[in-house]
Amino acid sequence: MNIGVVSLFPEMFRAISDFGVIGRALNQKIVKLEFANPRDFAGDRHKTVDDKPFGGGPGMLMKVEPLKKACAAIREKLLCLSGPAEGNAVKTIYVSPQGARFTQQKAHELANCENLVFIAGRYEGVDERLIESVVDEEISLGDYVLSGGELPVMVIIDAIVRLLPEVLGNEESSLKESFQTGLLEGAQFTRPREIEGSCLRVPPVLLGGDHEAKRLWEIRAALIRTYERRPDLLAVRNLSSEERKLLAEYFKENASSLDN
Ligand code: 9WO
Repeated sequence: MNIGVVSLFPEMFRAISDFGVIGRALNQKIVKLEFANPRDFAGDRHKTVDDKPFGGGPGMLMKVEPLKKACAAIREKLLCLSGPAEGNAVKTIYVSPQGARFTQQKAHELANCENLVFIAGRYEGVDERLIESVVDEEISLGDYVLSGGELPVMVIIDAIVRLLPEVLGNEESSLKESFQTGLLEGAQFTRPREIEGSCLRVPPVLLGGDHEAKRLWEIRAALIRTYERRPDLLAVRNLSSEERKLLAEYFKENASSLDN
């Protein structure tokens, strides 16, 4: 996969490129990360990339021409990297609070793209004509405002790259993910078995050899946590008969304590 980023602050992306899963994927050339800085495409000797909004209002907007040129340059770079076999598809994404909400499903969808370009805005946003002319999708992480699009772009890249099939340790974890999608992860434990003078113990079933009991315990833990913290997720998910049974057991066990 080839990922291009249009940003005034490409150095910020060292936060993902130099560490962990993405760092490794880059070293192994599973992913290539390229940058274009609109500042390098500014037309004047002051390298101006911002301007006052028509209609007034506070702050500045990113000028359209340097952004468009940076997008075109990064697009060509990615097409060069991917070669003729992959076709010439490049999806261009702008991140802003006005976008469609990012989800795990969207991460899976984007993980299937060979070439992606992300535009990280600054100031109070971009000239709308950039979105009309080069942006395919506008994505939001949530209803809050940041000082720039770089951090959300890094979040989205992280969510996508960890899903790529060649990325280490994906065979088992994507299997697990596919059968419990739509539920929160239940409680998890590692060694030691007891801490604080045996006051805090790992649930005994997880220490035993009964794999079926452990499997059911994990599904149950996920269901209970989802019911307690995110009932909205349960409402839109079709529970399997096994899941319904486990949740019904939990309701029955807690019926008396719910009464009073
Ligand atoms: C700043 C601002 C200041 C005064 C009045 C209105 C204003 N709007 C903005 C603004 O939206 N700035 C954005 C900063 C412009 C695009 C890049 N920036 C951004 C992206 N902030 N937050 C995001 C973002 C992206 C995805 N998901 C959540 C937030």
